[in-house]
Amino acid sequence: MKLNPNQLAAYDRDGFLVLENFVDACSCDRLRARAAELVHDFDPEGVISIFSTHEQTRTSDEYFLESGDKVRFFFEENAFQPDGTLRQSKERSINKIGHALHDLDPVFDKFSRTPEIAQLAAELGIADPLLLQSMYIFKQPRIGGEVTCHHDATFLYTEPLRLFGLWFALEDATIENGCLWAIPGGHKLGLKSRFVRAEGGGTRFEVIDETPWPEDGLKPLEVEKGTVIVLHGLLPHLSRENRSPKSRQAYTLHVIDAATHYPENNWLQRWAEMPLRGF
Ligand SMILES: O=C(O)CCC(=O)C(=O)O
Repeated sequence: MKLNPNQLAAYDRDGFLVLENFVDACSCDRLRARAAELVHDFDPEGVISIFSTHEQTRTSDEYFLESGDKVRFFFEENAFQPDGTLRQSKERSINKIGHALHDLDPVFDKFSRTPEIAQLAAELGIADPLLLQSMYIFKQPRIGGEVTCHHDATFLYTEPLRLFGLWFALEDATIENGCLWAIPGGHKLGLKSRFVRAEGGGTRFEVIDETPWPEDGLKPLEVEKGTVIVLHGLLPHLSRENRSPKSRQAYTLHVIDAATHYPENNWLQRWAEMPLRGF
């Protein structure tokens, strides 16, 4: 699928692009089934203890910071009862899986490395693409947590900045079940902050521009299953809580250019044994 000049102009102007029917329903269902299998095989006990020990901050920081080349499971904030046990089944408690599904799981690998996505990267000016990060986001019914306004370059910074995200709707995404919202043109406001590894351990935000996001410009991006939303690395976006009875599952993939510098203090890192790969 080739982007037409109007689509390229819209991406430059708005900082995002909505491509309907980019993925067929079968591929969406296959990915959902695989995610369900991964959750089924996941033993939550070890991870729950990470989030409930006295050393909670340190251990949960490690679990998160080491996830760049792993398949790890993160819970919804409202998943737990005060005694630390889950309020509902583990299947209904996971917020997301990250951050190297595309390299470690064959089904995710196949979904993420298609000629259509490779062509999209080329058309968006990424000459030597590397697949940096993947996340499977559940946005669970009733307890699906809010994702506050941010741009992805805060978390996945490169010099110069050459980054885009792909947000695949694996189910219809509506205002009711917590669709994405974005500020059209907001990618022109520049980088606000970087999320980096702190010198003494853990993470911190390095603030570059304290001006608040112009959130009154937010527009909902309600899309059907099979749609991909292409997000410029600097585009401000968010998603609200899901209080509805429906989930809103999505898969995200982030692509950078090998020709850029990827700083060593970016929070997301990999061991040398598992270098980033392209398509
Ligand atoms: O899917 C969502 O709810 C938000 C995802 C998002 O903002 C991101 O991946 O950067």
